[in-house]
Amino acid sequence: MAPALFWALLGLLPAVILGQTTCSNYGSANGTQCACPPGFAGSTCAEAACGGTIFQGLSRPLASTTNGFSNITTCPCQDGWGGVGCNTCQTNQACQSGYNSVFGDAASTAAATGVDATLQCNTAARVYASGEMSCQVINPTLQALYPGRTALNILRTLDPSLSTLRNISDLGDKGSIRAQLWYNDVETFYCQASDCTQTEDSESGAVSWQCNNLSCTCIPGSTFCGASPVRPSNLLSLALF
Ligand SMILES: *[C@@H]1O[C@H](CO)[C@@H](O)[C@H](O)[C@H]1NC(C)=O
Ligand SMILES: *[C@@H]1O[C@H](CO)[C@@H](O)[C@H](O)[C@H]1NC(C)=O
Ligand SMILES: *[C@@H]1O[C@H](CO)[C@@H](O)[C@H](O)[C@H]1NC(C)=O
Ligand SMILES: CC(=O)N[C@H]1CO[C@H](CO)[C@@H](O)[C@@H]1O
Repeated sequence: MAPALFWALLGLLPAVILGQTTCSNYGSANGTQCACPPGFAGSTCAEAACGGTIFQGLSRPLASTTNGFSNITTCPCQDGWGGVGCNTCQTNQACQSGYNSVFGDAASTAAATGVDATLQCNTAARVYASGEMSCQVINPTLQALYPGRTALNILRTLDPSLSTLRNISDLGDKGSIRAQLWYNDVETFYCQASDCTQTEDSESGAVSWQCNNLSCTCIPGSTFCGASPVRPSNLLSLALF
């Protein structure tokens, strides 16, 4: 047997033995498919969504790949959506029209039942059901080693059963956080924390989250996970920092 074929077959073995799909980004099995966190789709949640809205779930368009990785550089956000991967709403109108385009006019159906189904984009720090954030990571030590764009997406979930996304995406457990780190528009690792509590300072409105049990998964071959070797002198300055 040709060595290459041998190794290829060996690589298939774990999948055959398990006989199930392993979902990336801490997505979970949903029948024979994966339920993915917002912003991810594809058969194993390893592919980044490209544009669209969070209400489209697994039906969102997918980013194209560079060097085998989903790269969202050329993914424009729809009006009213922003952040890395376009998962954060910026206007009430964006939430409502995104929802309506998937589920029909919620307001008129709800009017008949006397329920107010008006969606609002929550831009406050406090999470009610589940909320997405996106920020640039600006740190001199990091920039010295990796001068490109580093960004972090954070999903905080207090009670997934209260979210309009509950049957669309896997939001994680009650009181959990999921986060992904992106470098130059390619995901490089993802983390989750559980056992979280949210506290709000009633006077300042500041919100803090306290969690236990942080775990992270590095995406093999991505920038921070084996792709570009870091020079020993740089490593030393990182250790001293
Ligand atoms: C799970 O699968 C069902 C049936 O295909 C689908 O309707 C539902 O949206 C999925 N849930 C999630 C969270 O992906
Ligand atoms: C993503 O694509 C852009 C445009 O092609 C490229 O400049 C960038 O380096 C890519 N990101 C990575 C991590 O390869
Ligand atoms: C921490 O995570 C592990 C693995 O996911 C889980 O088995 C354990 O129950 C968690 N512990 C707490 C305190 O949440
Ligand atoms: C149709 C459907 O899948 N409904 C589910 C939506 O999510 C709630 C709460 O997680 C479930 O109880 C429903 O069965």
